[in-house]
Amino acid sequence: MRSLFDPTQVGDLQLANRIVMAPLTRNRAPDAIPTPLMAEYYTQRASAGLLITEATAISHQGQGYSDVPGLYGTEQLDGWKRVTEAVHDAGGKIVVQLWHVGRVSHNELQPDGGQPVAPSAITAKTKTVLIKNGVPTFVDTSAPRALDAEELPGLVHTYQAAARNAVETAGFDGVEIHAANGYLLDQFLKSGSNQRTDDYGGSIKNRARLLLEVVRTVTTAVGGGRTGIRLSPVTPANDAYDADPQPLFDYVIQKLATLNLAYIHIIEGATGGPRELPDRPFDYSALKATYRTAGGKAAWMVNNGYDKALAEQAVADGTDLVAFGKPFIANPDLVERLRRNAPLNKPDPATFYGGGAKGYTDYQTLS
Ligand code: 8OZ
Repeated sequence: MRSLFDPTQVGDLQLANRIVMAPLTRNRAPDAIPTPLMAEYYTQRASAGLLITEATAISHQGQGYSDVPGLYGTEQLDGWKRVTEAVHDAGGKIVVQLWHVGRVSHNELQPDGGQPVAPSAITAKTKTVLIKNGVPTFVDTSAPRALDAEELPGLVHTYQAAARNAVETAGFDGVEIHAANGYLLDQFLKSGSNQRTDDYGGSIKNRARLLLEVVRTVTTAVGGGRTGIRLSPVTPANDAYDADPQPLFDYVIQKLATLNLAYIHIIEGATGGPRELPDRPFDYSALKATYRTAGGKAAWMVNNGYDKALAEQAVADGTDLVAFGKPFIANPDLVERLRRNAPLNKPDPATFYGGGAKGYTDYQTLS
């Protein structure tokens, strides 16, 4: 029988098991530069089949929180290079999550204090994190301006450059396109945030256009076998809302099926919260079936609230990979603990965002 602990081939990557460390924002990269402490943190978790980094801004404009890492300058790429080398030395595989926050940002975090950008000039009803004197504080996101159609080719190119730099310069095994959780690509997809009247708004086809352009350009840069994508069909995170998500994601998944990706990563339900949302029903098995029927061969990765039993069941039922988030914060040796049915350390939410080694690299492994 298929098990969580099987080695598996995912696109170009040979993984030691089906257990993935989900992307987790930790706000420990001042000036967007990855630190030696971050190298230690990821290396501690290198027994995961695959590590997905915390969301990493492709440009200064794509940044929406204090002290999150970037991919847009030499120092940042050098910092990541030290992370990927340490992870590879420990036998791990690591991809970087390519992030543009769109409207989930604050003027203080934007180039020259400017407005965040979005498909439409609609403020997200959500918060972002500013760290002042080392203290994280949640503040309302700023009012965005609508992106001009002429700006979109440059934006797509920025994704491509970030992907290429990530693999060629920073040494990542691949990239994950962050198209979930109410950030830029999800804002374009969903009717609640996209009220454009040009080729990038209105119909499902138009709302999916930017996402598909980004996926195509990234696969051209680094190869589909090194490209994954994360989607969250119904999460309410960051004020994400679509009036009719099933046909929207059916369309997206059919298009993705033709692009030979390494993996499709689906957040089921509310990110970090309930897996079922009574007011936002969604059929994930239908989505997967649509993908396979359309010829999609990528590994199917699921996430959100999985424990060992649920994960083993999913894998037995044909899921290829399971991403664990909070359990990996508190358990660097999560793979070994799951294998042995050992108890898990509990994560401390007070140290999730910002700070240093405490609540980051000091969680104990099994002796
Ligand atoms: C938590 C805090 C800040 C950002 C996401 C990148 O939800 C995030 C994020 C999560 O995808």
